[in-house]
Amino acid sequence: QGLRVGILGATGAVGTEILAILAERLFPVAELRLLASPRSAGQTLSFRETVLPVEAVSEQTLKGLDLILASAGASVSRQWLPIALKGGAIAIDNSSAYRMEPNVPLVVPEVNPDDLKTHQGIIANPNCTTILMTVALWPLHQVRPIRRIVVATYQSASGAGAKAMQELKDQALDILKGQPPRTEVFPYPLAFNLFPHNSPLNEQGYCQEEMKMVNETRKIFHAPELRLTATCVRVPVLRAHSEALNVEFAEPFPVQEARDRLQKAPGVQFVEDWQRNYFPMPLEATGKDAVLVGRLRQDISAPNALELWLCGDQIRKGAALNAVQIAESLIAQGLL
Ligand code: A2P
Ligand code: 11C
Repeated sequence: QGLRVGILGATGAVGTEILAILAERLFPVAELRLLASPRSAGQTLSFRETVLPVEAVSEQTLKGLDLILASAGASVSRQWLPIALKGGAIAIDNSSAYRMEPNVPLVVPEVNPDDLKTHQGIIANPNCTTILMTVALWPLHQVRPIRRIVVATYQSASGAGAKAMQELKDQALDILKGQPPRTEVFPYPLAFNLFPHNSPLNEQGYCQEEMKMVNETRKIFHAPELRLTATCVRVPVLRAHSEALNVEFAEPFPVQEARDRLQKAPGVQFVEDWQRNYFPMPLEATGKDAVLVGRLRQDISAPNALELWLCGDQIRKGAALNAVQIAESLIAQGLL
């Protein structure tokens, strides 16, 4: 008993993590199909005690699935998810392809699980920076509405995929050996460096990643008027993103009350030791399910604003775990 599940992009950074999380959380899998590009056909991956073949995605390999978890990029999702739906599957898509379509729920299970009720076959998993931020801010927004968010991100190499993570390691070695760092995935060297996020810029000077944070947060919070401005930066960290948040509310939010809310919030681990100057760090967030939040303080420049800092594993809660939690919520709500 269980579901026939496919992973599209099974060989990638997020796909392999989905595989591990399905096993770890004892997700009810009756059959598992590992799909990727024809380049990977013939490779094998392990699920629980079984070794499974990786197959090239095709109409044939997409037929008869109950659920497909896609993480192979937006163009691959656009090409193949409609075919998977015709073959009978419900799709949870980690790419940006369908996120802003009005009939596609964009879901963080700690925030808006009820949005799943209206799904029409495709459910979108938000961008990693959006997921981490909304998990931390929703418990505050629920008691005192947020008026404006100013966020700066410190994003790891993993957001650009498995090849980018390898590139960061190779560059570090190159530099330590006194050689010029190789760049293939990233436009500039990332090791011992950082640069504004490498996504296309709009006419207002915002990159795509920054606009994803704006538009996706408004959709998830059902707050089309929410004001949000972001600066997204790629930093030489392997797989956890960090964010510095300035959050302005409609009224003052006492720090102790906000701390209490965050300490009880689902999906949040509150990490603060002011004596030791110990707060969330990407290395400590790595491999964890929870978003680490801390360094909560009153903004000394604005009476209605708080400052806080968070770190979260980009591949887990930022992508694979959130997608699996969406599937679990669909099952719990009798929607799958
Ligand atoms: P492959 O390994 O065969 O290229 P990452 O985000 O870590 O870069 O991983 C991207 C994932 O998307 C990989 O599993 C990759 O498979 C898959 N992928 C990329 N292009 C295609 C494609 N055209 N069709 C199917 N899967 C693809
Ligand atoms: C990054 N957040 O860290 C991006 C990667 O829309 O899912 C994921 C892009 C997306 O570069």
